Amino acid sequence: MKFIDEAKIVVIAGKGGDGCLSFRREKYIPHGGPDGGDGGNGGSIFLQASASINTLIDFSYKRLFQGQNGQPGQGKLRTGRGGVDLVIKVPCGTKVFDAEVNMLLGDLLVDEELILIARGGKRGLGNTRFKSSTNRAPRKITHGALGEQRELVLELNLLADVGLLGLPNAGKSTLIRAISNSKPKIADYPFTTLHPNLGVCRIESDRSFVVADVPGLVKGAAIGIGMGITFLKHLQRTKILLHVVDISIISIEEILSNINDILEELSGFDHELAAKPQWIVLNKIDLVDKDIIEKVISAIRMRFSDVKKISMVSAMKRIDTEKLKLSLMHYIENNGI
Ligand SMILES: Nc1nc2c(ncn2[C@@H]2O[C@H](COP(=O)(O)OP(=O)(O)OP(=O)(O)O)[C@@H](O)[C@H]2O)c(=O)[nH]1
Ligand SMILES: [Mg+2]
Repeated sequence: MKFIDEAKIVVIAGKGGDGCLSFRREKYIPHGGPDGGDGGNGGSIFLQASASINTLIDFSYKRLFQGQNGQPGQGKLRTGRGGVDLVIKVPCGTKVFDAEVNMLLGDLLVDEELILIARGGKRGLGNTRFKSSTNRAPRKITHGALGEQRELVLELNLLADVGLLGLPNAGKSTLIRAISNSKPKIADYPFTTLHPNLGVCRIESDRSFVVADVPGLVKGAAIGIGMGITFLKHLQRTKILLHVVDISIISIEEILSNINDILEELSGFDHELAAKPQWIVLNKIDLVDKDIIEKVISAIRMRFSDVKKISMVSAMKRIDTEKLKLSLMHYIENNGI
């Protein structure tokens, strides 16, 4: 399915129903008093987070959402029916902005969380309401008010505990396949992954965490090379970044410069993201000798002192992937200790 992480929509809540102008007309009661009922309130519009949706794609087809109008009041003191509220479902992790003033209205994180974004118009009052000792036959009513109208920008930032990061072909998707329930496409050409996807890594029935796989990042991504850089926002809410590095490439120098390119793109995008704890995962160890792995590790330690941990795996052969998964679970459960 196509992945869309930004959308602009217009919401118009329902109008309130008008109050009714009416007088009792019954046999044997020649001058019946006022009996016009109130209108119903207009339906409001809510946004609700839903764990079963993970893209804003639906909003590319439908952009206008209208709440139901309240019904007008009627004679015999009958109140008009209120407009039914409209609940629009969005993925967990959706931020909602008022487009006109660029103000954050809410950040829907938890499944079923609900926010009111456009209040329905207030009902109008029937003429019965205006009866008084001096005016027994009021001809006054009020009209229902218009519902609130807003233009909204929806922005999805996926919710994941662990973010995968790395050059194209490093083996990110192979790794998420090995450790989670996600089954993304894997291929030996760059930019196989075109949009972020999430996987749940389950250790036992009640212990799990979520990993986000994103497209490959390349030098110059910030100026639009490759898949660009905007997808990095989906890593902003993660607790830890796994920087997946292909260890099977020719020289140690090249490996170091590849790592450096990714770190530079990351800090060019957002300093906060670059400051997140990072583990390096040396992937494809099935293709290289043990002594090369050791040399690579010490070269990385010398050059990048900020790196918290270096793991070695073969995502394809599933060597030590289970161990990595357990370390990640432990890290998340203990808040990084
Ligand atoms: N030998 C070996 N090959 C691997 C390993 N992990 C991944 N590969 C291969 O490397 C290629 C790229 O793997 P992907 O998982 O698609 O890489 P990616 O990082 O998701 O790539 P993009 O989506 O393009 O960014 C595929 O041909 C995989 O089969 C590994 O541990 N050992
Ligand atoms: Mg991929």
